Amino acid sequence: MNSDHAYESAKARYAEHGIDTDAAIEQTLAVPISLHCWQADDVAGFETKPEGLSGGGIMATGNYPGRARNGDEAREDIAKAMSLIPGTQRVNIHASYSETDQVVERDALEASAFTRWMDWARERGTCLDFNPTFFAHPKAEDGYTLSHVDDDIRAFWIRHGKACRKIAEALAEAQDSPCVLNWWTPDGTKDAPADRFGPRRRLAASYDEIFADESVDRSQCVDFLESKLFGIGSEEYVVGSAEFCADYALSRGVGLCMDMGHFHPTETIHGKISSHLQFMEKLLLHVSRPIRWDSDHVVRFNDDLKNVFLEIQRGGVWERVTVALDFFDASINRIGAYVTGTRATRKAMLYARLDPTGPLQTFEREGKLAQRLAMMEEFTSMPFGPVWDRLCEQAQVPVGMEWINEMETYEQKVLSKRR
Ligand code: RNT
Ligand code: ZN
Repeated sequence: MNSDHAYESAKARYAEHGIDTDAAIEQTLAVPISLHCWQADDVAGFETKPEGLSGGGIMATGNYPGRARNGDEAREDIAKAMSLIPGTQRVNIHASYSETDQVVERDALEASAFTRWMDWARERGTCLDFNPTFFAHPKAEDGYTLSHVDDDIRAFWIRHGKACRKIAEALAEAQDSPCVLNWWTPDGTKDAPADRFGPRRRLAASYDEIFADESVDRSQCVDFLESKLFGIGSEEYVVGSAEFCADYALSRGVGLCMDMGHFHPTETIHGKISSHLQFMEKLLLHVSRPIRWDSDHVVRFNDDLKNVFLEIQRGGVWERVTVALDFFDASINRIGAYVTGTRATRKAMLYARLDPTGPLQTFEREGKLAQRLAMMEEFTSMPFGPVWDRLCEQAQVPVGMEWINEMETYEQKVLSKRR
């Protein structure tokens, strides 16, 4: 059967349940996914800085050849990956990806340090998102930044935060699209602290000081706080926990970011979306795949991922959720990591758009719970594959496994030369 036949027959099957596959494809392609630049270089960053700093709670494992060693290589790799991924994409950079001739301290960064990224994005018609970098820096070495007990260190990081909001605003203006600014601090400690209150009081005070800058347009620089449960070296106590970030975000009117790997090992995030969105306007997701801990494995089309987008679909909240990626695997071809993870995310969006939400919710209202269960189960074997293939075709990216060849060619021609 050729692909048109396969698609037409799949389309008819979905239509029996009132689902329009053509519309689902259009809607799915339009939702932006923000690609994290840090899969390209294993979260090393490109800023001009002394060598040998620790990662501060973040670490990519593996040493597969071909890591991007500078901005040009990263951009080339990301562009290659993007050409193999369907749908609207943005690129998410970190302050540590600045490119300057001389050392510019993080508290003195300006948008001009990101000119190369901005030019590249403009040429490609892509938009950028941004993150302050509170790790991989001498002033982050002892595990605390915005919640540090030392006033000078805390002030340094507050200045960094303020500088990043201005940069985000400048990016937004240049690209004529709001810039998402995600706040994640690694602050915490390996073993039981004697004072859990102090750091949290200081973290809240630091954020208050940063967000007090009224000159930054909040519709252009859109702030989100990312919570975490534990990290390397902060196993017992993380200052910016789930409760801290949610309460802060709600009380101050900023956004909340949930990373799929930042909760207890068997805890999933899909059930939290309908709670937070009762009270908050918007959420940012860091789509990731934890294995036993916050391992940031390449995202796959698994139940956790499907459930996140099914929640968004069933709640009708696509406009209120922003999607960014956060995974990094240094043990495999990094283009392959990007493409597999991002395609899986897009696939889960499509899968959710093809959900029989109306009939399921009707069964539920009528108390027909066996019918609800049966329909959910039957839908797992609907002909989803041909609809996904059609989406790729329509977006003019390779269908099925064709892209693997392109990855291999790129590896031979480009990545293998990086020794
Ligand atoms: C770390 C957070 C954070 C980072 C990036 C690099 O645990 O998930 O989002 O991965 O900011
Ligand atoms: Zn994250």
